[in-house]
Amino acid sequence: MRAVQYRTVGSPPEVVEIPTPEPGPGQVRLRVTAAGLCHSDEFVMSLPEGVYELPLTLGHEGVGVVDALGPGAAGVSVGDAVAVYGAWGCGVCHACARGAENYCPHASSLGIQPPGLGAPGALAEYLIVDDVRHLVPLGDLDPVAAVSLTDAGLTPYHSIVSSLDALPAGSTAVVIGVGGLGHVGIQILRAITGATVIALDVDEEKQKLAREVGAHRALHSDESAVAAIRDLTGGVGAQVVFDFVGAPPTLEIARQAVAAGGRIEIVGIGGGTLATGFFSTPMGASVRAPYWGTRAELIEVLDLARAGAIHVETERFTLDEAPEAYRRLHEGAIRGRAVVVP
Ligand code: NAD
Ligand code: 9ON
Ligand code: ZN
Ligand code: ZN
Repeated sequence: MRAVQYRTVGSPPEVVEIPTPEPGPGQVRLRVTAAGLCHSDEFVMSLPEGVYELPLTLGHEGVGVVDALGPGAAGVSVGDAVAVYGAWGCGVCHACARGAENYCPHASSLGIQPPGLGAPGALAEYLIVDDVRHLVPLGDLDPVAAVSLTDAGLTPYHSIVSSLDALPAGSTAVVIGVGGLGHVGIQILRAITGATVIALDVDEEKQKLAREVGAHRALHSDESAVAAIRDLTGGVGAQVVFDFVGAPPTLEIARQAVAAGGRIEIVGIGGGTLATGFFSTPMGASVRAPYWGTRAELIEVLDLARAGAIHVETERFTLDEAPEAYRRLHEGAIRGRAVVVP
């Protein structure tokens, strides 16, 4: 089969021919119908030698059709359309029992890694899923439209749901970074909270996208944004700042724009850290760095899309075009999410 692999540190990903994998005991093989490209793939490809075993088939957003069941695998049938829950955990601990496999404390020591982030990923013709519990029925959702809900939808949803009590009518939410995650985050905020949404990006096209998907205001992301947010909130600041960039300048905006008692959600992994303390962040403010989302939340995100409340703006590529799609993602030239259709 053909797959998109990161093979050499410092080099772009390559389209290669590799053996089609056979599903082992309890495993399921999917014929991939769509796979999404995430900015985290860039992060993975920026890491020094040894962090990830190479070659690595990329892609941690995947949907497909069940193609073969390994010995003992049951609960899905060949031909079922499914989405992959990628934050794989051990399946037996307290966090996993709650469906919060994204916070499984044992995954790392057990060597369990998500597809595309250690295990072979979805940017291939076929994908092995380790357990049926990591599959969610896709139903009649279109694969290309739905695939990025598994990360670009699920990750902001998890962050927003965790902050729901801070976002009643009259509150303000700031979204920094209107890329794959941010543009879905804006729609989720509009769909399930009463907050006024102020979006920030350095790119005017992304500010335009923010307005199109429901942001009440979209501003340039620089020092002037803090004064604008204070102005728009009568001096109070934002009840929650969702930072989908996580770089030093955006964390500084978050620190200065958050209200007393407010929250900063650092979702982006842009290399920044935020000092939290009595004279650093506003009184009572809390800072959190959430990771991906729970299995139940993935079902909820797919339901939101099914109800027409959220959608992903996509740019479609073939497997052969995936390296070019990554180049465009690197340049910030993708509107919404790049989706590969093998
Ligand atoms: P993306 O490339 O699609 O979008 C990034 C956006 O940020 C772009 O619109 C870009 O113009 C904008 N941007 C860049 N610098 C900015 C700045 N200084 N101020 C405001 N906007 C700025 O990225 P994505 O796939 O949406 O991912 C966003 C971040 O979230 C990445 O760091 C990614 O690695 C991370 N991520 C984290 C999790 C998690 O579980 N915590 C999950 C998925 C992705
Ligand atoms: O889903 C993502 O994009 C994040 C959570 C991946 C982070 C990583 O590098 O493991
Ligand atoms: Zn991701
Ligand atoms: Zn676990």
